[in-house]
Amino acid sequence: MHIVYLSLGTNLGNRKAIMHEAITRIGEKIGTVLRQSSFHETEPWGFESPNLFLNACVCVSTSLAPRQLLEATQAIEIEMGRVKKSINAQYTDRIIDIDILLYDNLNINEPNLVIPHPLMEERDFVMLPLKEIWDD
Ligand code: PH2
Ligand code: MG
Ligand code: MG
Repeated sequence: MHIVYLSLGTNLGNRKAIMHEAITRIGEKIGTVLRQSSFHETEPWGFESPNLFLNACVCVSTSLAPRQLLEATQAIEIEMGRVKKSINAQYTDRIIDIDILLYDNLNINEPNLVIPHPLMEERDFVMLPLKEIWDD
């Protein structure tokens, strides 16, 4: 089994219900959710929008390999109604975003799959919830 940390964000719709729904689906598709942070209400970072985010992090035990994990997170995003963005898209409002932060102690640098998440340390909306659940 592998230990992974995921970041979740939503700034559209019933954000609290969407977060709970995403965590349930992570439990069904990815593995056992060992820990989850509280939900943090945050200002949009890197783009302008009147819609505040809810952000959270979860720690999951999974048998999925990194690329299978990426496919599973993307499948959940699509099932929950996220519209696929074009390649040059800037950040936009979204129903749900699930990003891989950490996968065991692995470093991966492949197209579409960079772990640890390269921007995580710059983002309070990631680091504050992560610190609630992080076993470093
Ligand atoms: N995600 C982004 C860009 N900006 N801002 C907040 N507050 N929360 C996010 O989850 C977020 C963001 C890119 O995925
Ligand atoms: Mg993101
Ligand atoms: Mg994402």
